[in-house]
Amino acid sequence: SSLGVAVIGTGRMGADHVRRITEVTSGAHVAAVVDLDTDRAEAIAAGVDGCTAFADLAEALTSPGVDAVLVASPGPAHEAALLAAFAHDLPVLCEKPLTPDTAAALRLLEAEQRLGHRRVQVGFMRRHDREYVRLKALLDSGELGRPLMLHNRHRNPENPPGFTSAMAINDSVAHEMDITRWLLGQEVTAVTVLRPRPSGNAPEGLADPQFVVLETDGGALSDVEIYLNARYGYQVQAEAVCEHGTARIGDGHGLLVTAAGRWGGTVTPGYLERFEDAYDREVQAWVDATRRGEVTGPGTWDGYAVAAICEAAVRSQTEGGRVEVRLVDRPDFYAV
Ligand code: ISE
Repeated sequence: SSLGVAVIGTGRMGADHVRRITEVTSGAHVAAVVDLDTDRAEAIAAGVDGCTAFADLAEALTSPGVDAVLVASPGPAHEAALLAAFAHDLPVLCEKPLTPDTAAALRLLEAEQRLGHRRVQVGFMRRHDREYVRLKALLDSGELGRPLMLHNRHRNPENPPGFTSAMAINDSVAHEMDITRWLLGQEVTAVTVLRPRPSGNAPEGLADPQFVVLETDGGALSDVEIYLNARYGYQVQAEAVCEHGTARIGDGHGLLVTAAGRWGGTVTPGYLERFEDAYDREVQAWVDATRRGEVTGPGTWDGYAVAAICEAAVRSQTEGGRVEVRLVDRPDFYAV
């Protein structure tokens, strides 16, 4: 039978997931939406058959018909939402970041282990993007030899309101931290954050752009340009430099038009458009696995590892220099 999902948080991402579950994916329906902003929650619930709006998380999770939880509230609210889901032993799809800090991520690792089974898929949706999936398959095939370096570019048209220099790491570069670990199958061991003189497009006090260098335990380097106020659109690109060749994605060559003495294509306006298909595939994979009683994809361990890398990056950002990443031992519970 159809999976009844409670969506926590009805901001940009939560509202898009409600639309997705209702109109795009199959096997699930939105049974409840939760938001402190009750007007916003009620407006969304009104558009979905059988969906109830709640201001209170605990009340929503015990309401009849709720079988699973999709957490799309801001990062600092994730720990409480996940602990509440664990209290009712409900499966969770948790938007990134798992938590903005390592201490909270460690508490979640402990709490999930106490349940005795994994319950969390973390919303690192790039792992479901067709281009990234092809790049990983190519790297895994060994055809190009050992990956030596990854060059990543991550550009947003503008920073969301209230975004800080640390959030550029925790909310944006977090994706490249995960994708670097996943593409290479290696762990990140050290991070250095550098910054040029800020762009005139950036609000006063925001370090934008920033340049992040990740070192891995396999001896690879992964650099990330994060530019939040690029203005022209949303662009995410990655190039792998391997011993015998290079491979790159994200050029957006879906449609190239030549006319009137020029050639070119379009740039997606934002991440919801650029990663639309990845989000659809991610949510469908979560629904399908949940209905089979399984947990797949990036989990709490990956969320913790990324939180630890981000914490080191924010230290490098504020104190300068290279900062080592020290992870706790990976519990057998989270063995790959
Ligand atoms: C946002 O939260 C995301 O997850 C997007 O993928 C990222 O590109 C953006 O910079 C973040 O603010």
